[in-house]
Formats: sequence, structure tokens, C-alpha cells
Amino acid sequence: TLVTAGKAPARSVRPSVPSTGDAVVDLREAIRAKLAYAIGRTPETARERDWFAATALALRDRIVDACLAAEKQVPNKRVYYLSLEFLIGRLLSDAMNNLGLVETTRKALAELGVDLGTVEGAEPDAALGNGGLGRLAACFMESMASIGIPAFGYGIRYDHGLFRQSFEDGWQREAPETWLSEGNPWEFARPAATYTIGFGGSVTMSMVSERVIRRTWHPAETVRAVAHDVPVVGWRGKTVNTLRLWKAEAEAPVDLGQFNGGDHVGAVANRMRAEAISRVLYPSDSSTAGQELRLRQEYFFTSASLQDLVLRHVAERGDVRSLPDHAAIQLNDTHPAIAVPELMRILLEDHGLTWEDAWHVTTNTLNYTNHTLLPEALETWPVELMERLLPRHMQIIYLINWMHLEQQGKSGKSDAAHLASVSLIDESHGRRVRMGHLAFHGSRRVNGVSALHTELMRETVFADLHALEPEKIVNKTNGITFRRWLHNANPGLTKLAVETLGEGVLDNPELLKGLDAYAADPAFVARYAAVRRGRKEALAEVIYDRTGVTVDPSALFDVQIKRIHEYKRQLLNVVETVALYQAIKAEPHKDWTPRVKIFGGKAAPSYTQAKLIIKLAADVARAVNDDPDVADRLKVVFLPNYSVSLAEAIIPAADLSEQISTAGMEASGTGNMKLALNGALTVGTLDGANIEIRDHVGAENIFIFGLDAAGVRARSAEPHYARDAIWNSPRLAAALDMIASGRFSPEEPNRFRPLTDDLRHRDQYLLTCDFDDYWRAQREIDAAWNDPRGWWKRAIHNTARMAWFSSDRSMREYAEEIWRVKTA
Ligand code: GPQ
Repeated sequence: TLVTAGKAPARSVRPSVPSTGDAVVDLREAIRAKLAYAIGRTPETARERDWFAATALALRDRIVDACLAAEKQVPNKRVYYLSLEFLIGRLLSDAMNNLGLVETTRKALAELGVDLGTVEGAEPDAALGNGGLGRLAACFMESMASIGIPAFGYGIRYDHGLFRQSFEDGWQREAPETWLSEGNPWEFARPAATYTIGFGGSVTMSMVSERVIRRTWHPAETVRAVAHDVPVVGWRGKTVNTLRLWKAEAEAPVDLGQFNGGDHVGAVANRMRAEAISRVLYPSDSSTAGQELRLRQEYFFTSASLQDLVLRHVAERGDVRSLPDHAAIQLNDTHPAIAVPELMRILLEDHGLTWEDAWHVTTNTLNYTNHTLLPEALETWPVELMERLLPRHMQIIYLINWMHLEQQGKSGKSDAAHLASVSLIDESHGRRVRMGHLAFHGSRRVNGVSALHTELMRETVFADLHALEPEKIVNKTNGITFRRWLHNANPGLTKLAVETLGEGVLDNPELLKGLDAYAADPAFVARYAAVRRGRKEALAEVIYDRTGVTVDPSALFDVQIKRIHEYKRQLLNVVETVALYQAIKAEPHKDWTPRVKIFGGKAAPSYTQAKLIIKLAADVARAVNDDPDVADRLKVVFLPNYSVSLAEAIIPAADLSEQISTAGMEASGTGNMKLALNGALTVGTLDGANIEIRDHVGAENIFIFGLDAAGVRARSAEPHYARDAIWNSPRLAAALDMIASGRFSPEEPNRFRPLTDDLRHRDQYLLTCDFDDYWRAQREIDAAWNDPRGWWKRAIHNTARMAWFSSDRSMREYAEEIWRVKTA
């Protein structure tokens, strides 16, 4: 319904399009004006992408009003979230929803003859991250704006985000991602906020006085970091924060001497080298790339961010010594751990602080979040590389380490094993800087991302450092923003919740608990089930479009969506699929529960084993989907190019959520939370946040199987555990034999031997040990599915009891216990 003129006061008047007092008309005219004057198109010539840009620009104006108002006030304390990844995805629905303009925009576009859904679909995903770590940063940014924490996110404006994945005969192929090819309507380039970043060169010493030596870094090479700001608007438009992404530029765009001499390529070589820093996102997830360009990226964005925030602080407060009172810096994993020596360097060299004062400021401002204990993901950099690329920082690290180890000696802990364990330098694999130790030692608080993970941090990787400062490690269980993962992704379920519980549920997710009372209410259950059914029908269409496979929306949709990793055990799911296939073929007339196994996820391009797992899933899918004995009771699909926007389509359509990592290895998981919130039942191990999900939804509403973390530790120590497990499980043995025999790859019978041989002889992730209990859980799930009333009751209890996993809760905990900053 249109608001009549004069009834609704205009929120603000924009000069180009005077307000009529009618929100729909105002927005319609604003979009029309953007289309003409910012894009240069008429409604007749505009493409979908142009409509998207015009709509985004019109909405951005609304955000700017709030932004400019906010800039006038200086908050007492700001949070700075430093992350090499921000997996923000599409921003249009976020912006509309948080501004309360979804229906207004829909109508405004409709009056222009344009469908909102089509416009939303024309926005490219900003895939500036790999997986959970980057998506967490995006959820945290949204939550900070929503609960009124003044914050900046700092990251890199990659020209090319995470690669585009396609399948060629089931093999993963990678192509460059090009989200910026037509510009980004959400961002503001801020050339005034440009900083110089140095690399290489030498350090000179000069005597300041008889006792004071000043060291000065003379970089051999410099690069410019130019700010690009994306506004982050919170729920109900209350707070607008900034995501500031740095673009690398050369000091000189072209060497004219070289150009005039005829060397046209050489003339821009320097520029290419500089710009390479923000060219592409490294596609490695939970493993280190270990290359020089990666270290350059890390230092580039960390230095730019620290220079920016220190400058802001000094401009506002005058004295850099009060930084810890007004700024809290969060290091998202060790990627920005070079912040420890960089902040020291800025304070020592640019602000003349003493070492003691600089160390005090640094260690009271920085905090560090750890996201994994897997050894292949713990960053270490060769000392020799650090000395070459960041000579001054290496000196500072040596000095920090020297004082740290001296302190051990003074407290009587000078045995070599202890010193080797707490040292910032690992001497055992060539000399390398341990970035986790550096971040730990330089931070005020260090946190894990689930209760189990934090406990394991204290017991394993950081045990000796933890003993020195037992208060430092705290737990902050991850969360997800409900605005995106419930309200935007699942408007049908949101509408049902609002109609049942009232509007307040949009502001306070704890009110979802009220749905518990309806878990057995036939009318409510019917509506809840109808919402799911609608989303499954929509997903079935997506599946058909993208894979050519027809699936039945009344089958159980069994979903495993996440990066492909051996520890996440997609292979366990595929082997169980093969065993189920064998069981169906052995008894084709039994009443098997119809299931669709849906996979999605990317493998790092260099991760051979992960890519082979994708190929196995594809080959198994080919055999199963076409087999007349199966008769549609089992289907397997691997959706290509998994992304945030694809997740938004899959999650509301999922009946079952696969969270089956080897216990102790998944730090938290956040997909587990999104799926459970939307009412999928979880089949999972006692790993990461699964444990806390079980505690909240109730053990009767989740399917837990397999070894726990202690069990994994014990079993790993047993010799021949894989051989014994296979020996004791005829079902597993038969499935592995079938794969190894070449049954799924007749054109290349030995294709999957690297997978089956590994399971038989090594099985680092204890897949064989958990297989039988996983099979048992899956058959229990089949039975549960055949009792719809019981199933929906459990599903509704999941939705009702997941409120604690809101990232608003996570952010409040960080605010109180780590940052000591007020929420609005
Ligand atoms: N995570 Cl170390 C990533 O997504 N990428 C990484 O490089 C590392 C961790 C994940 C982790 O595997 C999940 O268990 C967490 O839920 C997620 O970070 C956010 O903490």
C-alpha cells in the first residue's frame, strides 16, 4: 500500500530528486535518476546489471545520510577487525532489509517494470574469502553495525575473489572470478586515505644520545595502499560502519624513460609488481600458501590499517599512548600477526616511544583469534625471507623474543625444551618465525572459536604459552547473523515466525524459543513444512539447471556444503553413499527412504586429494543416478561453484546437515549453525560447535555418532587402526573394494587408488573407525524421516533453540570480555 503524500514525513531531502513524501515514488525516481545520470541508460536500454547498479546507488544514498551523521561523532572506543578475508557475498538484500526498504524497493522497481528478484540475481558475489573464516568476518561486521559497536573492518580489495569452479567430466576446473569487471556501486574510493608501504632495503643506526641508538628502516621498494570504503549498515539502519579495503598501486604508473626508449612492457613492469599485491585472493583454506606474495599481502594490509588507525587516533586524541583506551584491534587468525612488530615500529620510529611504552600500548590494543590447530595451517615464515622483505620487523621480533626468553630465565624456566617450545622462532625446521606465537605474545586476549577448540588450544598448540599467562586464552564461540541466514535467506520461515511470535522476534532471536510450544501443533507444522517444501522445489530447479539431474522434492535432502578437506570427511559421506548403493542393489524391493545427497564446495587448486574426492563423488553420482535398480531412491548431485548466494538457496531447503569432521579438527563450524537454525537436523560428530549445538537443541534433536576428541587421540595411537576397522566392517570393506575395483571409473580402473590406499594404510582422519557408527546414524535418520510428525517436531525445536548462535551474541561477548567497548 502506498503512503499518501503528506502523511509520512520525508526522512531527508536529496537535491537531485526532491521528496514527494511517498517512499515508493521517491525511491522509484531515485533509481530512475541513478540509471540515467550515474549509469547513462534509459529503462528501455538498461540491462539487469544496470538496474542492479542503479538500485544499489539509490540505496547507498540512504546509507550515506546515516554515515555522514555518524562521522561527526567521535565514539569513545572503536573496534578494528583486521582480516585477510571478508566473504560478504551480495549486499543488496542486506542493505534493503536493514534499512527496512525491501517492500518499498520491490514496489518501486515494479512500477518501473522490473522484478526485484531479477535485480538481486544480477549482483555478483563479493567472494573476498575462502570459507568459514572469511564469512565469520562478514557476519561480525554486520552484527557490530546492528548492535551499535563502532567498528572498521580492514582487508584487501582483491580484483579477483575466490576462483569460479566448474566441472569438466567431474574434475574441478578453476577460472578467474571477476566481480569488479563492471565496478562496485557500494564502494567509495578514498584517494585521500593513501599510505606508503615499504618492502626490503636496509636498516641504519644512528646515535641519538650516549645511551640511545635509533634504528631507521630504508625500504628498497614502496607501494601505495589506497582506501576503498564499503558501508556496512546495521539492523534498522541504526549504525553504519565501514569496511575499508586496500588497493595496491604503484608510486609511478609508468616509467616514461623506458616507455620512450621503446620498452613498452618494461615501462609498466613496476606497476604490475606493485598491483599484484591486491590482484588475487589466495585460494588456500586451513593451509598455508607459504609464498612471498602472500607475506607481502599480509604486511601490506596490516601496515596500511595500522597507519590509518593510529593517524585517526592521534588526530582525535593527540597522544598515541592512549591508544588502548580508544581502540581495540582484533587479528583474524595470524594473517595480520605482523601487526605486532609493525605497531611497535610505528610507535618507536614515528612517535618516539620507549620500548617499554610501545610494548605496553601494543599488548593492550591487540587481540588474536585462532581458527585452527591443524599443523598445516599454522603460519610460519622463514627467517631468511623475513629478513629480506621486512628487515626492521625481523629485528623487532628478535628483540621481543630475546626479552621473552630472558623472562623465562628469570622465572627459573630456562631448560632448553621449554625455551624451544615458547620461542617465537622455530629452530627445528630451518629457522622460521611462528606467527601464532608472535600473535599470542603480542596480544592482550587470545580466543578460540568454540568451547572444545579453546580447550584444545590450552592443551596442545599453546599449552606452554598458556601456562605462562593462564588468563589470556578465552573462548568466544562463533555465531552467524540471523538477518542474512534467516530473515533474508528464508523469508517464508521468517514470516511464519513473525506471524506466530510477533515482530519482536526480528530484534530478539531469543523469542524464537516461543516456537517450541508449536512443535506438535498440526496447523503450525503444516505451515513450517510448506515453507520447506517451497524451498526444496526451488532448489530442485536450481539442481536441474546446473547439473541436469532431476530430484524429487519429497525425498530427504541431505546436504554437505563446505570447503573440500580431508578432515571434513566428504569422503566418509561418499563411501557411505556407495555402501547404501550396494545395499539397495542387494535388496531392490525393500522400502528404502528416498534421499538426495547434495554436495557443494571448492577444493584448493593444488589440493590433489580433495580434487580426487570431488571426482569420486561425480563418478558415483553418474553410476547411482542412472541405475534402474535404484529407481530414484538415491540421487547424488554436486552443485558447481558453491558460494554465499548458493548457500542462501540451499540452506532453507536442507532436511539433513552433514557435520562429520574428525573430532578435534573442526575449530567450530558455522554452516552447522545456519542449517540448524533453518530447521535441518544435524548428523555430526562431537566436534567444534556441534557440541554446543547439541547442548542447545537437545540430544534427542540431533544425530551424534563416532569417536569424540579423546577417542580420536587414543585410537590414533593404536597401530593398524584402519586395517582393524576395515577388517571388522564387511560393509566398509565391500564399499572400498567397489571403489578400488574401478567400478565407478571403468575407463581408468585405478583412478581412486590414492583414496582407497590411503584409507587402508594410513587414514589420518579416522574415517574407517567412524564408518559403522555413521552408517547406524544414517539408518536411524531414515527411520526418523518416515515419522513425519517426529521429524518436524525435531526440526522446529532446532529453529526454536538456536538463538544463542546469533553473531550478535558473539559480538556482545567480544565487546565485554575482549574489547571492553560499549554496545549501543
Ligand atoms: N577456518 Cl585456519 C577457515 O575457514 N579458514 C582457515 O584458514 C582456517 C579456519 C574456519 C574453521 O575451519 C571453522 O571451523 C571455523 O568455524 C571458521 O574458520 C570460523 O572460525
